[in-house]
Amino acid sequence: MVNNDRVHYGAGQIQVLEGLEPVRKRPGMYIGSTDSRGLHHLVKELVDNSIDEALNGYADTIWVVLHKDGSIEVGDNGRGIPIEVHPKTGKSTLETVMTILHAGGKFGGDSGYKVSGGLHGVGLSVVNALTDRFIVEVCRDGTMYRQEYRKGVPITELITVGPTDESGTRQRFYPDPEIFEATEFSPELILTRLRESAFLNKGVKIVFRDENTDKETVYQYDGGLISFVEHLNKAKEPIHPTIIYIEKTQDDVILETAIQYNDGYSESVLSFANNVNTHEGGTHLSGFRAALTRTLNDYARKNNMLKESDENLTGDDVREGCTAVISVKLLEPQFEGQTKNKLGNSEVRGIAETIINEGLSTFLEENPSEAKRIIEKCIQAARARDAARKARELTRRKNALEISSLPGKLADCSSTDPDQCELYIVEGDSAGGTAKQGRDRRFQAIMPLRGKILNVERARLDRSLSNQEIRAIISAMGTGMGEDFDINKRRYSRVVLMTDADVDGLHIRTLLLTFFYRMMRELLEREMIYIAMPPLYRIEKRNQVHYCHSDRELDQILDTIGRQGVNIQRYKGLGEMDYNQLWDTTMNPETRTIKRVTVDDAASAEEVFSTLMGEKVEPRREFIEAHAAEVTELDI
Ligand code: 0RA
Repeated sequence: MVNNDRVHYGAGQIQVLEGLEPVRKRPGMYIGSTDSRGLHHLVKELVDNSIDEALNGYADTIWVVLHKDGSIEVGDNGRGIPIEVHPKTGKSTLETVMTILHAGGKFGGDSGYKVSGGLHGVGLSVVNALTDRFIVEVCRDGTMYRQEYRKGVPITELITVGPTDESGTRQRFYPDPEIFEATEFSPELILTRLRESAFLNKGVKIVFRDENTDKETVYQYDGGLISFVEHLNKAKEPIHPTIIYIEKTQDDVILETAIQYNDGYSESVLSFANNVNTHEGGTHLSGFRAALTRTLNDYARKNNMLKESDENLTGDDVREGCTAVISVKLLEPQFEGQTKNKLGNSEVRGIAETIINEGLSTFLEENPSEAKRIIEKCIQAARARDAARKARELTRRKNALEISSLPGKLADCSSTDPDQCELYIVEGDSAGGTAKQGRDRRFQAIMPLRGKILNVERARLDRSLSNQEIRAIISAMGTGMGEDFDINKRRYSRVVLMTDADVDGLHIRTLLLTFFYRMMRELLEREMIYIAMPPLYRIEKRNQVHYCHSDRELDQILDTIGRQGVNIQRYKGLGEMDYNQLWDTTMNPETRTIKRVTVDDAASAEEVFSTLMGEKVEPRREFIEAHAAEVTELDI
């Protein structure tokens, strides 16, 4: 891998080091965190730069390669980052943007980074500062150039490699293990992000190659957001054929949205600002919602589908079964909220509302039979909501009686400070029993789940609330759910999902994630949900014990410690561990490998879920084929 030659620092290089020092000292300030999410920000930053080059019309292909040595490469066939001497620094423009904070926006002027994400658009120098090694190659004007950096400091001049007939930029880097908690890239996460970028930037071809598996994936969607909605509804049953599409620019805000209703009960509306997924919504989303409610009500009244005595359709009514993507691009986005994923620009609300009001009413006027199906669906939702409200009032009254009594199977912890407390939701009574023996009862509560919880995706609220397991989780959490959810009432600040490492376990975990995603999303937004990662193998040699999570890891350990005199135990489920083993591997805060869940994870869990559990056969077959490798590893 990388050799450890001492880097010789000259005066100029010491300057660079000082310039980027704040980034290495406080990486979180620049990329949010130094966990896997922060690590993947580095990739996104480079990909976004290349996408800007494509949006400006100079590149049509972007590629990302995961190399066997752990490095990652991002390239494009654009103009190539300029290498001419920069008047302010006396160095090449390339070296300038690689080594000076915030230099990105300054050198491009109007030709450059027009709509880069204000949140992540931290610039190349930040990425460079956080890498152990960064190699950049530029092809421009018939010549290939190359320069290499260590921890942000150039260790070569800008070298002229030789003539080329290509044009573009190629960047390859090794994340710095001194900065990141883990430096391994996740192909799944990268693929999800790249696909999202391809949907949001229609026509751009994005190629991903994983050299560990030799698999290549190409994303290119000429339909843009229309393709995105088609994809989101892939495993669902649309109730009208045409995907509604609206695109307009007003006051320097470019707005695009695509909408299609399906026969399900949940809402899947994704929002983006400058290609950043605004998980927490914001002004563009509230404009969208206001327009949807207003336009559908107006149309329903005008066409006598709602009578004078009928109440208006509510926001919930018009969002049931609604799949949509809304994307805005604007000059100076303000990101707010818990995870800085909420668009704050107040002017965008009115702009979005006006554009969508107009576009949607035009669609309804021009497509009366589709309009009729959509309105009928909303009216049905209104009726069901009425019934559900009654059912919920009943449940609430019941809850009021039960409020002092926590669910019987909850083994609560003794601390009452929510920030100290964690709730383990455990698959099965037997594993639940082991966890109770193993836990630290001061701050760890255990709740065993018997069998599967109800799929909230396929049931309306009233049925969900009558499900025992769901009610138990809600009362244990103390927060209420849905519109009644109140984070301040939480009894725990960490919820750990602990299921077996087999298909059933995966299924239960997915059901639970879907439940939290639908009913207590703020817990996910605040990243309070975790997945326990119980090991698959226990390896004992002499008095040394190792645990591992996959066959690959098992091989690696055996290669290291040798195969002789080794005792290997394969856990079929959590129930096979004794309480000491469960504590050591999964529950002890000092040693456990639990993984924090993000809204992204939950959304893709939901996707996996609707694909695997939905009514359509074809997407399910495709999914299983595409994931055959993982599925066998899960040991069906
Ligand atoms: C600004 C100006 C020019 C190129 C770029 C930005 C550029 C940046 C990146 C980052 C990744 N790939 C890129 N490709 C291009 C060129 C200006 C000129 O040629 O006159």
